[in-house]
Formats: sequence, structure tokens, C-alpha cells
Amino acid sequence: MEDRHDRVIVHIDLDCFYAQVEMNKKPELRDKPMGVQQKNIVVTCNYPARARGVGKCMYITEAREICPELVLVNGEDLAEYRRVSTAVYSSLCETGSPVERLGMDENWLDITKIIQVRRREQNMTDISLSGKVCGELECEECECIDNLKIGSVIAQELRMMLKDKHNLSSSAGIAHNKVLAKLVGGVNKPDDQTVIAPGSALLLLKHDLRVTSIPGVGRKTGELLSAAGIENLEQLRAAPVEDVEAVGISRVQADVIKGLSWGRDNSEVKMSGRPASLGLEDRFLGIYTKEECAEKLRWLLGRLLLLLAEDGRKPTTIKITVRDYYKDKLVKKFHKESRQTKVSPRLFQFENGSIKPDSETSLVDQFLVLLGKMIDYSDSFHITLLGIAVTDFVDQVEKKGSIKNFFISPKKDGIPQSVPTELSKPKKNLFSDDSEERAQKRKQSSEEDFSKKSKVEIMVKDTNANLLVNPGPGEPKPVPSTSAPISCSTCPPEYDPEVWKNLPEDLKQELIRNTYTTDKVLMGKGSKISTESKSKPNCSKLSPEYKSKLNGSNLSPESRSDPNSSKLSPESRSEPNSSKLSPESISKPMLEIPVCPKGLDPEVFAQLPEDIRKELLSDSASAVKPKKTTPQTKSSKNAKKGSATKSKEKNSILNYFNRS
Ligand code: DCP
Ligand code: MG
Ligand code: MG
Repeated sequence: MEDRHDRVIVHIDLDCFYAQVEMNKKPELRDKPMGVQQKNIVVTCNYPARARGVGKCMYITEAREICPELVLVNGEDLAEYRRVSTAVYSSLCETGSPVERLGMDENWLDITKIIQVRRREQNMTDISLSGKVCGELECEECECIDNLKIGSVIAQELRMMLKDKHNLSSSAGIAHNKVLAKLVGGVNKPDDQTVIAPGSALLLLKHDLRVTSIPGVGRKTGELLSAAGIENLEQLRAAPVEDVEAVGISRVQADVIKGLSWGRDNSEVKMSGRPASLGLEDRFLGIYTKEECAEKLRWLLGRLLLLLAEDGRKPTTIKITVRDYYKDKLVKKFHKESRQTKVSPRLFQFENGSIKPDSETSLVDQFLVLLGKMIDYSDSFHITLLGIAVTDFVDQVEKKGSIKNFFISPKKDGIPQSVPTELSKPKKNLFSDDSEERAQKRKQSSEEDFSKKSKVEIMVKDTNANLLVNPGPGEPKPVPSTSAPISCSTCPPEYDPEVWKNLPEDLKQELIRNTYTTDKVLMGKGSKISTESKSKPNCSKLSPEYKSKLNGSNLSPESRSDPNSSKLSPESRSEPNSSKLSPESISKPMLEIPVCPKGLDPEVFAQLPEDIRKELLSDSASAVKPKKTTPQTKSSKNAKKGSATKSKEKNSILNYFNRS
């Protein structure tokens, strides 16, 4: 494997992470030996405790024996650690470099570009070094050492930034690849950094180290290699790649692993992006009543809202996970079940860091309804775990090209307006200027956006498209007109054809209309249909009679019986909303063309799901007159705000749709 020297990678690991978070909350703990306790284990401890011999993942009893004055802080609530972890990641992203998260307290950054800019712009005749060096800092093959030195100065700046901004000390490793950066970062801990030249790799990768001590070689791979008698690095290096392959590892992976054992690693620093979902769970000995469930859910929601306030995005789906001890015994150990449903993103409107009490109550109620699908409140149950999560954030739904795309109207020249998402906004760059290349890339991607959206426009306008015409791969399904009759002779893929055949014609029509309407919102146009977006028809809009038919017979045996299946039944997706529908809306939900708010395309508006239409209507009734800014300006302004408190204007769902 070729060993590229042309990059500089920094690995930053926060020192005694959980302990630092606790010490920031209670500074008086800083000089005392202190440990963070989870159950009967000290998961981490501060450095004064380490000086007394206390270690990470030590039993409490042992730690107390070694250090009787050890102060223990409970660390079972991870909310604050997650919040700080996200804040650190966001700060590192502000450099404009690719940042890849690795666990809660570690990140890799590829700072090659920052170095290039510095070299171009600053007079670098005397290149200095920051921090410590592992081995000799020299390279006979190329000039990479100068870049590593500049990298060490930048690493120092990054660590100082984390100290200033978050009051967190960290340790860093600087190398020409990820594996060496991570390994060398642990050489001088805490609050220090180390750089290593490519030629010194074997100082870190000693021949007798176990294969699993290489970052990237996990326990499973270790077991496979062990079966072939490959336990340590020396054996791995000596083994022909075919032998590594023979244990059931792919050729590509075998090459990668062998390369890693020599300290060679050409893998890229992949931008981690923001998590696709935020969630928390709590384990306990037992909860036996609905009231206790509600209390635990309120508590979990409070913690989750802290994360959401920090995150700044608005979810459109909530999910609950439960472990029932009785089912555990019946089915298998650690059996978990989940249910999820769509919710209005407006419930997550923060003011001074909190959402409205009504919204909180409504969310707890909805979680209870979902939980009631998995346990019977009127029967005895024994819950040992409850978890809640939120996902399908508004910006993800938008990114998939969904709701917002319905409202893109063409400019005079025929090119639709671009409404940038948070992800496409230019990043504030602390560590380099806005290079031409970056600007060019941005331009290209926005041009691609434009062309994608042109397609969307065509699809949306073509409302009389025949449902039975199969779209090409990756293409969206055609959108049926709200009033045109639909042929229902072909069974949708999610349904059992036998069941479908026996359904009454009007129910088939209703299901098809709902399927298409739901899919539009979830998957958008031109995007690949994800498993999650291949939603079944939205049964919340069906009459109870139809619902019971579906519940009784329509689900495949697999989705009914496999509680671990991530595919949820239509019922569980939408049930909480069904009670809110009036009889009229149940009987004819999708066929009415409602009054369209000013500024939106009536044809498109008519095809949105009812709850979104209602929300838009109520927003338009109460909306303050939008400022005369272009959507671009407004969106990027909004995107800049990461804080929990958002302006009223920002929170209006109409802002996602407004045309200039
Ligand atoms: N952690 C955990 N359980 C483990 C390992 C770690 O809960 N088995 C948590 C506690 C740590 C955090 O993850 O604070 C980060 O793990 P690190 O291994 O980076 O350890 P620390 O940051 O605590 O210490 P160090 O200074 O050695 O990096
Ligand atoms: Mg750490
Ligand atoms: Mg770590």
C-alpha cells in the first residue's frame, strides 16, 4: 500500500471527559480525586485520582480501597456529556476542515488545507514546532516534516480554542494519517500534544502489541484473526494477505489491516455531520404502572429537550423504546421494542431554553400512546428500560428535497429559485480564508441543486401522471391528482396482493392517495427511497372500520411478529393523530382542495398531508408580514443561529416555504 505523506491529520481527545464536565459544573472538585460512577464502576476519573492509582473502568470497591477520599459523582445521565460533545464538534467544524467524530470525546481533523493557506499567505521561513515529538522528526523522502510542524502549531491553537470556549483540556496527536495521529495523541496526556514523522510509526506499533490495539481493528476482526493464529502485530505483518483473507475478511479489508499494522492508513477524514437522531435511554430495576411510565418519560423528555435546544433542529418524528422484563423472559434476553410516530415540529419551539408546557404534556401523552402499543397498561408489566428519541429533522426532510421543493417556483429564466439548507450555507471559517476553490465548489453544488429542482418542478406540475407508470430507478413516483380517479388494479409493493385484491375500491383509492402524499413529504423528489421513507399508507386518515381491517390482515406476518423490526406498522406511525381527526376529515381527507395560504402554489398545497396544511394555514393566519429578504439571506441567517432561543419568525413553518 502506498503511504501518502501529503496530508496532516490531527486527532484530539478530551482529557478525562466526563470528569471534566462534572468539574466544570462543580469547580470545587477540580483539585480533589474524583471519579464518575455508573452502576458499580468508575467509568473515568480526574487526573488527581489517577495519580493515586484509580483507573478508568475500575470497580467502585477497588477504587475506594486504593483511594478512600475519592469523591464519586453519578454519571448515568449522559445528556450533558452529549451536549458538550456536540458543542466541541461544532467548534471544530468552524475551522472549515473535515472533522470526523470518534466516540464522544474524540475527533479527527484533516488540516491539510489550512496549512496550504498558511504557507501561501504567511512568510514561513522559520517554521516552528509546538508540543512534543515521538522519535525523530525527519523524512528522507519528502518535505512533509514542515507541514507536520505547522500542523503542530495549528493543533495547539485548536486545543487553546477548546479551552477558551468550553473550558476543556485535551490532548492531540499530529501525523500524516489517522491511525498514527490517534496513537501518538495518547503518548503525552493530559493537556499536551505529540507529533510523529511517517518513519517513526513502528515506535508506536510495537511487534508484540495485540492486533486489536490498532484503532480500526475491532473485537470481531481480532477473533477472526486469532482463529488463524494471528494475535500480535508481528504475526499480522508476517502473514501473507491470502491467509488474512482466508479467515473470512475481504481482500480490501485484509490489505487495510495489514497496512495499519505498519502505520499506513490512507483513509479519509469523513465529515461526520450532525447525528440523524437524538435520543436517551434509562435502565432501572422496574416500573410497573402507567403513572411511573409517565414520570420517567417526563424526566427523559426533559433531558432530551436539553440536547435539542443545543442542537437547534426541529424533529418531525418521535420514537420510544422499551424493554419488558416479562417479554425478555419469553422471547430472548435484552429484547427491545420500539414504536415511532410523526409529530408536528412546532411542538419543539424553544423559548428561553424550554418548550411550552402544553407541548411537553402533548409529547409525553404521545409517548404514552406509543408505549401502550407495546405493553398493556391494564395488565401487569415490568419495564426495565425506557428510551426516547427524535429524528427526521426538518432540515433532513428538506434536504431530501421534500416539502420545500413543492414550493419552488421557476424564475423568469426558467431556473427555479434555490432555497439553501443549513448544510449548503457557507461556513464561517476561523482557520483559513474563503479560497477560490471552496467558492467554486459551492457554486457547483448550488448549480446541481438548481438542476435537481428543475426536475422536481416538472414532476409536481404533472399531477395527472398515471400511477401505474413505473418511475425509473431513483426517480420519484408520479404524483396522482387529488381528484382524478386512480387505477388500483396493481397492488402497492408493501401490501399482500391477496389482501389488496379483497379491499373495497374506495379504500384502495384512499390508501394509494395517502401513500403518495406521505411519500412526498418523507422522501421528496428524485431522492432514493430509504427503507424508512417507504412508508405504508397513512392510516391515521382512514375510517376506524378500514383501520381495523388493515390491522387485522394487512401487515405482513414479519412486521407484525418481529418486535425488533425497525419497520413500524402504519398504525404505530400514525395512531396518536387519528383521535384528532373529525369524522369529515376521516371520510374524505385528501379529496378536498382547501383554501391555500397566500404565496403558496395552490395545486401543490392541496396535495400536502392535512396536518401540514393546517399548520401552514394557521401560520399564515398569524404570521407577521415576512421581511423583504431573499430566501437565501433569510435561510443563511437562520442557519447561523445555533442557540436554543429562536425568533418567532424563524419558528414559523411558513418560513420554510416562503417565496420572495
Ligand atoms: N467511557 C465510558 N465507558 C467506557 C469508556 C469510556 O463511559 N468503557 C466514557 C467516559 C469517558 C469518555 O467515555 O470520560 C471518554 O473516554 P476516554 O477513553 O477518552 O477516557 P477519558 O476522556 O475519560 O480519559 P482520557 O483522559 O484518558 O482520555
Ligand atoms: Mg478522553
Ligand atoms: Mg476518548
